[in-house]
Amino acid sequence: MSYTLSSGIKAVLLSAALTASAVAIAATPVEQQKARHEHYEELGDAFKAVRDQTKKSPPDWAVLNKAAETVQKASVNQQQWFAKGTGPEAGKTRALPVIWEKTADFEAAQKMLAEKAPLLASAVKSKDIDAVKKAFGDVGGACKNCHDTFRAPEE
Ligand code: ASC
Repeated sequence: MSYTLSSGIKAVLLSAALTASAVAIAATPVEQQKARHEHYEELGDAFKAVRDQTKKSPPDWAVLNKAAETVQKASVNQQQWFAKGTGPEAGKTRALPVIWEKTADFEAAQKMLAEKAPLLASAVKSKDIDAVKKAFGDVGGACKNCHDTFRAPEE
C-alpha cells in the first residue's frame, strides 16, 4: 500500500520538522554561546585556510573553494547566533553587550561580511588569484571591523 500526501500536508509536516529542529537548536543560553563559539572558530579556520592558500603558488583551488564556501555560508544570517540573553550575562563570552544595544550597527557590521564573502567565493570559482587576494583582504576587513566594536579583546 502506498500513500500520497497533498502538498498542504507535506507543508505541515515539513514545518513541524523544522520547528522540532529549531527547538533542538535553541537550547540554553550557555549551549548557544558554545555553539556560536564553535561556529565562529570554524569560520576563522576557513578564513585562515584561505590565507594559507593565497601564500602558495599555485594555490590548491579545491581547498580554497571549500574554505571560501564555508566563509560564504557563515556570512548568511549571522543574527541567528546572537539571540538575546546569550551575552556576558549568560556566561563567559567575548561577545560584548553593545551587540544587543546597538543592533542596527551590529547588523551593518554583519552586512559587510555578507557583501564581501560572495566576492571571495566567486573570485575562487574563476581562479583569479589577484581577485582572491583582494576579496580576502576585504573579508578580513569585515571580520576586523566587527571585532573592533563588538568583541572583547583576548585576555
Ligand atoms: C583572522 C581572524 C580574524 C581576522 C581578522 C582580519 O585570522 O581570526 O578575526 O583574521 O583579524 O583582520
